[in-house]
Amino acid sequence: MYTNKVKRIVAVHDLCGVGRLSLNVVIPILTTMGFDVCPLPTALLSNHTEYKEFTSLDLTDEMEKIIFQWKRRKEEFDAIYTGYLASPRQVHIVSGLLEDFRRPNSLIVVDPVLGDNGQLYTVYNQKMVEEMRKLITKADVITPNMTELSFLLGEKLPEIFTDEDIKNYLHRLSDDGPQIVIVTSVPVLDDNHKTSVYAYNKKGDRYWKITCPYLPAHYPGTGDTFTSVVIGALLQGDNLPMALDRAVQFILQGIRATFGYEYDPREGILLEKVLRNLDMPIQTASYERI
Ligand code: PXL
Repeated sequence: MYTNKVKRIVAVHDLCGVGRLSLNVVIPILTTMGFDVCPLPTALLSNHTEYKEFTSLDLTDEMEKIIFQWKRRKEEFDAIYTGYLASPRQVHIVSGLLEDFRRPNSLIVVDPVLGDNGQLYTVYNQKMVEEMRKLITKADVITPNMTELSFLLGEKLPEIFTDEDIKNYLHRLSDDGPQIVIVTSVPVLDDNHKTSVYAYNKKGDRYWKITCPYLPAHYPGTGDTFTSVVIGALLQGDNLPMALDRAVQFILQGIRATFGYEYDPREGILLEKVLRNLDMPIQTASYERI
């Protein structure tokens, strides 16, 4: 029977008072792209963990109750998207959520939030890395940055690497389970004004690369923004390289809309200024097959 209901996405992320990241960006982006976002909050923070001081209320116990209630109500979801998890125990709980709510055509996306700029976030330790390694085996799509890629592989990456090296890393992670592995914030070695995203799709055995200008500023939350747009685009029916192109271009628009201001970059990109661009069709695509 024909049904045209709106697709539902569970968003397993924290809620931060200050900072455009996690649920503060996931909900507006995926709502704008036409989906019903169902938050499963992992923690409630005053501000994100890249600030020196912050408060954090761990919502692990509440998560168990919410999941129990959803099971009782026989809720169904088209996608599950997980990001910042507050503890190794939460990773276990989320792993159960993925098993219980996966359906034949659902999309499971794990953003293995662990760290950035070569370091684990201060709230995490090696135990969290080990749990995250297990969680990614249950995903269809994973979106580590370079730092997270290194921790998931369990090795320090060389300073100089080729496309072949990156392809090899992506392939190794996909061997563990996920059909699609996307790595963000890959430096372009001979040009520090550029940065790349690489992706591997096991189905079809193809690798993709998108390179875009790099502006010298670090905005927390760009990973959450990037992955949200990729998910929205895939659920709208875009192919993988087009979904990546949309996400890369959106991030670039967001950074450009922000960079010119005198502004504390820790608050993240000015999402409000670019959110409506998500309604527009993409004008140019710059992906390459490698
Ligand atoms: O964007 C990842 C993220 C999500 N949530 C919290 C964070 C971070 C990264 O610093 O601190 C609370």
